[in-house]
Amino acid sequence: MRRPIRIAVTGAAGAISNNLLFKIASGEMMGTDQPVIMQLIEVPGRMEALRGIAMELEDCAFPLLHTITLHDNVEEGFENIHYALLIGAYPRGPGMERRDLLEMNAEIFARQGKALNDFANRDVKILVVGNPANTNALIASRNAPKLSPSQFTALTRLDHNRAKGILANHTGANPKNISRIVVWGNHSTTQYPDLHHATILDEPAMQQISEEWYRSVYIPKVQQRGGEIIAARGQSSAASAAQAIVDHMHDWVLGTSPGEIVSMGIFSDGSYGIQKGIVYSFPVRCDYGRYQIVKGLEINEWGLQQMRLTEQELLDEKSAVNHLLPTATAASHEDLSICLRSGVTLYADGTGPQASSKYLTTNRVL
Ligand code: NAX
Repeated sequence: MRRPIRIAVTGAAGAISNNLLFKIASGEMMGTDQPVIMQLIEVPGRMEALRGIAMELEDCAFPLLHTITLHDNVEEGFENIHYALLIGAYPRGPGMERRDLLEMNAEIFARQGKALNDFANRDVKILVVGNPANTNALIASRNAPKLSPSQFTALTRLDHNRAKGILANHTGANPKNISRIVVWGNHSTTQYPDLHHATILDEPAMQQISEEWYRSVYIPKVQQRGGEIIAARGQSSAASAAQAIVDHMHDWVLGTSPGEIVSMGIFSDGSYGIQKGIVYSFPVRCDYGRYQIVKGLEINEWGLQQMRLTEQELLDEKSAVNHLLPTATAASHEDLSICLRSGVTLYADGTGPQASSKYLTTNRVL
């Protein structure tokens, strides 16, 4: 048996977690030989509900579930963790402007960034799910000067999976035979689901659908799927979000399948002309617990416009919270350089777990 790993989950009594925690405990996320310690975090008023979920987890008698601990604050809940799933967030209320939502969540994610910095394991891998996910990831990372920005990611895998599922349904293909979909940009209605590199049974997807359907039906459907689900069931996606979290973390930690591309919200290193300093969904491949951006995909003029549109929204979100971002961490988040040897993004100021040795100038895969 391997040594157990510590996974913290915020918003652990919420709807997504209710679907997610049982998948984690069963080994679906980190592998069926990997015991887990779950450090579950909620706001004080939800601790009793969380205790109920902990009892249910215990009652499943999962062989891989080593320990469950319950916390009403992140400083305690993040202690020594290897993975953080930041799901809890302030929900958008009636009449609330997007700017208000950004500000309310900025406080939560600034505190969580500081707590990760001070209490988590130095190599912690972080996935931000709570909305607005990309900008919350930016805020958390900017508040964690001891961690590398590359340790912070945002969930756009749900958009990626939706893009695949909807294409599979339209073409009659099995989703397992669809590859290389890319979702660019923000986890919002400006995201750009790109099928120009996608294949169905190794043939170009764009040759199997009409351009008209792609632009006027498919793209808006993927972009607005979250809203459509809320309208239909009166609640936002929960089970599919949990599955996407499992897929994101599984691929990041255990690797993408050969030749496959997945979408992850990560700090831009300037690839594809996207401004540095924002968390943007890029096509990535993962290996050895690292991700790298897939370079060199050909983008047509129209596609570039879509990518710019969603980039602009992220830049606007960033300016709305700019006054809350510590200036001390601005440079490390914008001055990025690429290590060619492993293709992993390294940060020029030397942050990142592997970059501290003066003898090690490249980010060697051990
Ligand atoms: P719920 O409202 O069911 O659950 C959220 C839970 O978080 C609540 O139990 C609440 O008490 C807790 N919470 C709030 N602030 C907290 C804090 N500071 N520390 C710890 N716990 C806290 O929401 P749920 O449906 O689970 O969705 C959670 C978040 O995911 C929302 O922000 C939602 O918008 C976002 N989503 C993001 C998606 C993505 O793809 N990035 C897709 C699904 C989802 O919409």
